[in-house]
Amino acid sequence: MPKRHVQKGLWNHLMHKGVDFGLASIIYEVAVASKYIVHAMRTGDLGLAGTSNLYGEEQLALDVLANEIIKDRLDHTGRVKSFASEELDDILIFERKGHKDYSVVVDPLDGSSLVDVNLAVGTIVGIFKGENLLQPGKNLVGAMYIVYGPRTTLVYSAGNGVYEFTLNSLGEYVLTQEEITLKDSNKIYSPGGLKKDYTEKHAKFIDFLEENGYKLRYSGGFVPDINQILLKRGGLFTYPALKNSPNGKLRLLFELNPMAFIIENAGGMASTGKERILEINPEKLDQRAPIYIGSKEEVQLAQKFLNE
Ligand code: AFP
Repeated sequence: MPKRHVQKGLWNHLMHKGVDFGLASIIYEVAVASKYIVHAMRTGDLGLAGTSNLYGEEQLALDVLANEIIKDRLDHTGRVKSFASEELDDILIFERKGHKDYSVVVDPLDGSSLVDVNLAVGTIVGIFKGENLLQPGKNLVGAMYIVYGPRTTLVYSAGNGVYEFTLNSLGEYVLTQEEITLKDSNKIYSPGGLKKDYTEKHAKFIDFLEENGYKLRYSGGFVPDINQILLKRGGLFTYPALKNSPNGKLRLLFELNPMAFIIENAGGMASTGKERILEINPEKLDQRAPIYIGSKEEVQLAQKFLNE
């Protein structure tokens, strides 16, 4: 009798890998929440919600909805004490009784402005032990993201490798790639920001990449752009310091730290160009930072250009 290939589900994988039960519960609940977000994206109202988030941008209804879905499910795990979201102005403390050993930072729907042009978007999650979530990303105990694209996929790391799961037609996340590891170099790059706003040193770095045959791959969505670099096993994403915004655009807590945790666990690097992203001591929730993230050689090359 040929051995039936049993695809490994997310929960069985997390238990098999010895991921702490509380941390596994959080990862699993975000996975469940993502199914409702997929449903809302395919059927929901894409109009403006009329409220604005931390950054004063108009919120699409989907942003608000995605935040509510994830917040409620994490609260119900009884495992989360502090919750911070790109869509909320302040940290939320969950009052529910439970073993609330963790804190979570979330970008519920990053790239939401891309939904109405049917481009891939994503959810980004970082998980800390304890109730303090204003701490350097090196203290993360887990991070994950969901890509809402042609396929819905989930990538996570709990410090012991990087794994991809794919949502199947039965609504299960099944393991599709394991121990994902970046090559030291790969010739694709994602250049955020406008050329006219580049600093001289960054402009020289981008020119070097172009002159040396690096293929430009940029969707405008941080999650699919990082996911491409991870699954192509290397390359570089950058959203740099710009002339009129020295801290770039992307948010340290909600976007950069979780992705830096995942990319470093896949053997890559993540730097502001001057320092390791995961070392930054955040002073405020909406702190931004420049970023160069991906294969070691490309990140180190960026650091060389920026510190000449
Ligand atoms: P939105 O969430 O406002 O769509 O921004 C997406 C994002 O934060 C990140 O996902 C992209 O990498 C980056 O902005 C794209 O920024 P530009 O539109 O300036 O290229």
